[in-house]
Amino acid sequence: MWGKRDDMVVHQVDPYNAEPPPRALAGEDTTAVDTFYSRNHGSVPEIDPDAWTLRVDGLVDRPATFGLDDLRRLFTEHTETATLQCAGNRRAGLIEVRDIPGEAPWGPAATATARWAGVRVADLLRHVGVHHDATDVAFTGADIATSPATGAPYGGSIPARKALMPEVLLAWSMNGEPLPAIHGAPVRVVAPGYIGARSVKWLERITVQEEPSDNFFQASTYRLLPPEVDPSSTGPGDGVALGLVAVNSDVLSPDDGAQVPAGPTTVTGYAFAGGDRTVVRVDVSTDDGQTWRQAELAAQLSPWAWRHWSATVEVPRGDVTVLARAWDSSAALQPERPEHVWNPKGYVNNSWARVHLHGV
Ligand code: MTE
Ligand code: MO
Repeated sequence: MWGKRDDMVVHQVDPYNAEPPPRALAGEDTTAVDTFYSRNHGSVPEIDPDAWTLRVDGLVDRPATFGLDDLRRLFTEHTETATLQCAGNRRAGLIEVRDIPGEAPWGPAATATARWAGVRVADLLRHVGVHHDATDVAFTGADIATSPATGAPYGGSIPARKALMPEVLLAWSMNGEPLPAIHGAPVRVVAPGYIGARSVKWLERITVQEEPSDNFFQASTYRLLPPEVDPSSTGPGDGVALGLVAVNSDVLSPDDGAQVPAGPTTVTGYAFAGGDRTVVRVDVSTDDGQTWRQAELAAQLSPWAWRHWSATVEVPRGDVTVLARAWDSSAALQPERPEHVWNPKGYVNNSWARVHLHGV
């Protein structure tokens, strides 16, 4: 379905929501398009690329409408390797603590990395002239949300100062291929360092404004609520809007619960810092966190990408738990347990990675 590999873990068929098995991400700096997770709140809209237009308005000197040809003619193409991470990544670990009704049990693969190419949002904004009082840049897609059914297009915003940074793209290509329909063709936003929700697909409108977007997916959801709150009783503006991704990591191989030969076993995973931070260290432990060893980190592909890591651990006969935890360049460390980060909508589970192995 949607050109994805056959072994995707499908959380929902329409809207299509799916992630690959964790081992499919292991060791690959960039993720194949057929393996890249897909997160949708409505059906994929049908868009004729020749008829497609992007409206840019709000607090700008010269509101304008662009077609694809205009974007290609007026602006230079740039490529950026960037990781997207859904705020619901690793929610399954929170659901084990306490049920989260109505939210899918995403595993650790609602994150992936691609080489995105397109034009800089900053170049477009400079072309139309942004007013000095602008604080936020709102994006609106062509899809109508059905899950939940807001009856309105999907949207969200990022701070204007972020939108003016060179890494924020309007992407039309992914790993050198034309952007597939399921990932937002003809043009999507890629806002590196921010939760995936802000990288709006099927982009149709950019509005420069003096407040964050009032779209449901910015104002009412993708917000961090205190644990005691009933999310059905909340309204726009409650809780904290999620933006910058927090440092996170997980194990990608071996599979959780795998049987492995007793002796040395190589454990691999990813770590992602978010914001404009980078991953500086990953530690692993096989004695419940009493002692830690440093994992080997793969090269930093780009300031906006995850880093894969690997460590060889000694697996005894019988059960062992492997823990992993990442540190970022602000010296922030992942919190220990999912209990410590549990929240009513099940976002940002960045607790230590934990896999159980059985040595035979
Ligand atoms: N953009 C639109 N128009 N509609 C959506 O439902 N989902 C968002 C974001 N952009 C979404 C969207 C969320 S929550 C995430 S995590 C990313 O897209 C996922 O991008 P992907 O499906 O390309 O992996
Ligand atoms: Mo997401």
